[in-house]
Amino acid sequence: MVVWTDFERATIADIFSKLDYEAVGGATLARCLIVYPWTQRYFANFGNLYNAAAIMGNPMIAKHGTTILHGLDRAVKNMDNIKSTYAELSVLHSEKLHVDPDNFKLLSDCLTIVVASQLGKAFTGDVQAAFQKFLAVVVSSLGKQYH
Ligand code: HNI
Repeated sequence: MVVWTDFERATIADIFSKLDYEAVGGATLARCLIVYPWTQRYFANFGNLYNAAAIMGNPMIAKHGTTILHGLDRAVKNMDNIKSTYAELSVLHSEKLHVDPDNFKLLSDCLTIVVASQLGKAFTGDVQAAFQKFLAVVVSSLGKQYH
């Protein structure tokens, strides 16, 4: 059972309320595919991933990045039940999509970088700690149904 402080709850809610899901989701997924190119294998049917410019300009990547952010939104709204909230999504990524669960961590690190660059000075050490704790719970929950 994960315990959240009032500061952590307020910080996570505040960050997500400020994010433009489309811009941040697209930038996050694109960054992940560019800096960890082996993650591209899951998106073979997403059209042109030929180079960084193609990935950043790919509308399917932008759309799927938005989907992922909306997926994260479910955790924000269910901070006390993230594991059960993601039970089905974990099965989907494991049994149907066969996504290596290590990739959840890679994507979450890319999200941290994109969010840090958006928040600028507001992304203090305490805010970063709260954000990364939240993402660590997300990553562990998405990996929960793998066996
Ligand atoms: Ni992920 C589909 C959420 C990480 C590869 N993913 C989804 C969907 C959601 C989602 C929501 C849509 C499900 C549905 O159709 O019912 N994914 C998340 C979240 C994270 C995540 C919250 C982590 C933070 N997914 C990843 C990672 C990869 C990934 C790291 C691969 C590197 N996901 C996929 C693929 C699909 C997918 C592939 C199917 C895409 C499609 O439309 O074909």
